[in-house]
Amino acid sequence: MAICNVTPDSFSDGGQHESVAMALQFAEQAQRDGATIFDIGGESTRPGATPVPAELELARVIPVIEEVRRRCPGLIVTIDTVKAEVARAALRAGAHAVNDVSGGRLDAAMFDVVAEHGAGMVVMHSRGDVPDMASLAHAHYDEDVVAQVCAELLAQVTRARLSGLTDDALVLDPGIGFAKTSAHSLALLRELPRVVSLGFPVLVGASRKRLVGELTGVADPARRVIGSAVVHAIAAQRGARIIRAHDVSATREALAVAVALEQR
Ligand code: HH2
Repeated sequence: MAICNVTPDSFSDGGQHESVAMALQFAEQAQRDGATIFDIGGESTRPGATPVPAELELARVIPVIEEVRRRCPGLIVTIDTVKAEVARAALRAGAHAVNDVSGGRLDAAMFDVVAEHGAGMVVMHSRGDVPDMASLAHAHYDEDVVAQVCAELLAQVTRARLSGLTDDALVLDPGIGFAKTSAHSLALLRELPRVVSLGFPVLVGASRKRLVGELTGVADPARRVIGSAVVHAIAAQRGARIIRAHDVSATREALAVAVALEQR
């Protein structure tokens, strides 16, 4: 899953895909480099980022969704949003699925909108609201962070089912770096098979994140390519089915090796 933030303020690719032409060029390159899913977002969750009104988010993402669907028909398009209104318009514009970093917590209508469209949904674990969900404000767990994250994900699965979503429409994501210290994120990556054992495809997104910076000592997010690729390769070995990444070609290389080594 290639990441396309149509935002001026995302922590590592802010401003790089602001025009439709730039986003499209990135989509075409991502497809050539081996991405099968293209995740388009119009609101950053960087700690302290300014929340974006729905109208602005829509103005950023809808033209990109329409153009990517027109010009890259082979890509599965996901809309990265916590707002049901944005999800609805994006699905109407041709997006196939919703990637909600609040896992359906922040907008009561989200699961209904996804169900009405017969779409898929990534249910990511986080806590708090957009400005603080990627901070440590809510990073308080008892000794078993994996059990708590799994329980909170399953609570959202229950809500999804109540809205009529079937399990085959859902992907779960432990939310690396969201309301988690690096120790919490590491525990989830080490014990990823426990998340996988919930029975849903699992997505992992560690691309260029603080965790990778802390482990490698690389301060510039855009230069955290090798550390991110290693985390993702190991996550794939431990059962992740979708990897969300900024650097598609490096990620593909890492995954090709990791998957080959797993095959018997
Ligand atoms: N991480 C980010 C955004 N969306 N979606 C899923 N499913 N999983 C993730 O780990 C995830 C996500 C944050 O990264 P990024 O989009 O690069 O930054 P920003 O929020 O600043 O736009």
